Amino acid sequence: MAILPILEAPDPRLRTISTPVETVDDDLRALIADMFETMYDAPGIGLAAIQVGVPKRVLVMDLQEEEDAEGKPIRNPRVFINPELFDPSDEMSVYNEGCLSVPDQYAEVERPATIHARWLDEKGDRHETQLDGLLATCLQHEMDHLEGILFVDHLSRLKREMLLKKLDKARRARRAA
Ligand code: K1U
Ligand code: ZN
Repeated sequence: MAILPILEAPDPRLRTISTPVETVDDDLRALIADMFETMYDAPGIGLAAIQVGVPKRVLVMDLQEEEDAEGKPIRNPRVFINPELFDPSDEMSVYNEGCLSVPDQYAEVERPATIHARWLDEKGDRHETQLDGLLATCLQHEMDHLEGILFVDHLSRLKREMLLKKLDKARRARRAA
């Protein structure tokens, strides 16, 4: 297993449209293991393969919403291969989103509150269900990555430019330190 470097905006590879997975095999499962290690290390609650430079329709996620008796997050890893979203609700919800490819920058994004999804898991088994809450928000954010879309693209031009300027400034400060 390996921690992979995460691409950061404005890397043009983040604008790639990822291609469907043809076979769920051991090579893909090795990539998924590396993606989980990278996501937990970051730390984050989701990661799309394109964020580590692999243009395949694969997402990993762990919302880590539950804690054990010592307050340590209980792991609940989820894998989405070739995910499809459909039947979004008219009701919208707003969440202060972040992105490992736009480090340390957060902004409120409005998305459908519930959504139906179908996908394959790491064994190649099919799933279909309705999602809500942070799971729905995070899956829509990660699905955007598969289409080359970043959460900043949902903001007004003014807010996006301010946030990207802040990101650039923080990156320069990090390099100068
Ligand atoms: O870059 C990514 O796609 C991961 C991103 C997922 C996400 C977060 C919030 C709303 C929608 C999608 C992140 O994980 S950003 C980091 C973050 O939210 C977090 C990090 C540590 C603990 C808890 C949350
Ligand atoms: Zn992201």
